[in-house]
Amino acid sequence: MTEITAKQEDLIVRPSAGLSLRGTIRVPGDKSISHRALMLGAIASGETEIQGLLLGEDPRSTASCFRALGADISELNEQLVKVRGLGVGGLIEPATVLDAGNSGTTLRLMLGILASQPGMFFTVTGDKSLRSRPMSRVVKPLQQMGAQIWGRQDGSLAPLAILGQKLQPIHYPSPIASAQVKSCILLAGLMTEGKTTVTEPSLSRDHSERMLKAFGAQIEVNPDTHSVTVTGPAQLRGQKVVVPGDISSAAFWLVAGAIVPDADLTVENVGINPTRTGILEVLQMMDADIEILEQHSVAGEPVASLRVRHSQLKATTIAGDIIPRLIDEIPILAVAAAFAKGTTVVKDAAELRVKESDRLQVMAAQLNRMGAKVTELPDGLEIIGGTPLHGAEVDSHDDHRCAMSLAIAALRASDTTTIRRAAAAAISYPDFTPTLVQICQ
Ligand code: SPQ
Repeated sequence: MTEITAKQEDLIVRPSAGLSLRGTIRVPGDKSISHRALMLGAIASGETEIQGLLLGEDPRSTASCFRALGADISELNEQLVKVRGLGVGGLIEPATVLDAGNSGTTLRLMLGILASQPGMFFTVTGDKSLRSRPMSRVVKPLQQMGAQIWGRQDGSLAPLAILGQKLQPIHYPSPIASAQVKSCILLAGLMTEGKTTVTEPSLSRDHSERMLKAFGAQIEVNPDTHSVTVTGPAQLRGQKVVVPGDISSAAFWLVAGAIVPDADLTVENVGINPTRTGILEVLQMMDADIEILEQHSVAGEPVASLRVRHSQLKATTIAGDIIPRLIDEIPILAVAAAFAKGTTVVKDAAELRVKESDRLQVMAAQLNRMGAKVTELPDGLEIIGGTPLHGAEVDSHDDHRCAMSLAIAALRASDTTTIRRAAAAAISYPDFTPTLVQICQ
């Protein structure tokens, strides 16, 4: 029998010879949508009801920050969270430091809101990982709008101090395709008179645009130029939000089903917003057997069930405009590539170096400890597939996506793998281990 044991912070995986993966599962709510529902609920007037909120550590950080800013947010649960908002300019100045924990989305999106609250003073911080992640990508455009923000290294590292201002609208051509940069500027634009526009080099996830529209903001999207414009000052009204399952969490099961012999898994209620489905396109390019079933739309977001069965994967190249559409899935795609025939190359993904960990460095080093052949490139990875993996002691470096990716790799390793600091999975997927136990047969 396959043994999966959580021991303090670690996860120990010992796959049996005849391991198979079977079953129908649901993944928790989408993390990006969960953050946005809490934030927009907090700055809308009236009540917002959220069904299917992700109960991971990151949305909990967002909820605690916005409670400190005066929003009335009920106890977090998956059934129904009620947010009584304060209106776009109605936040209160907190008497404490706002702590975004491990969550880049919380800190960067919140900065746009805080910087545009005239006369109010805020201090924001995060955990060790977040305090080393670059903030200049949002601080610089906010400063161009007139924001006053201070922090280490010329305001590029948290902790940050913000003195809210009446901002000026800008047209910001973002040098990177980043939903966090785009969303931060759009949120700052809500309180700013006139048209605030962000243009990205390629399209990043568009949950902010969709949800801002649903809450009543005037949003214009130009798909040809990858531009979004918000017209301020805006009034938002509380809404009912249904959060679909997170495709970034489903990705672990899609790759597990593709690489474990005889596997047959169905993941229900997965959000398949086209700005997030790069993982499906790449796995299909790699000859994965994935069926998209029961497509429908829930509260403005497309949703489907995904069925995956084992198949022999083949190598591919992952580069260019697809990268922002699968940026968080590259660690688990590296695992898929380790079992594919041929050499997979990931390029244009230098952004992975400034996530919760340096994901290129962590995935290359940890998969190599298991016997894989992975070479780090400045902006990606080269993975020679097909080398059998063996059990090893590996380390997530406290990065949730690396932790779960390594646990999936361990299913196809001979002998026992210990994943140090695997408890980081709770950032985005608190029930990852019980679900893994459930499907292992
Ligand atoms: O929130 P955080 O810590 O930045 O989380 C990550 C993740 O893997 O969960 C990235 F490390 O997801 C980001 C994602 O990479 C979430 C996000 C969003 O909700 O807007 C956008 C992406 O980041 P970016 O920098 O490309 O905008």
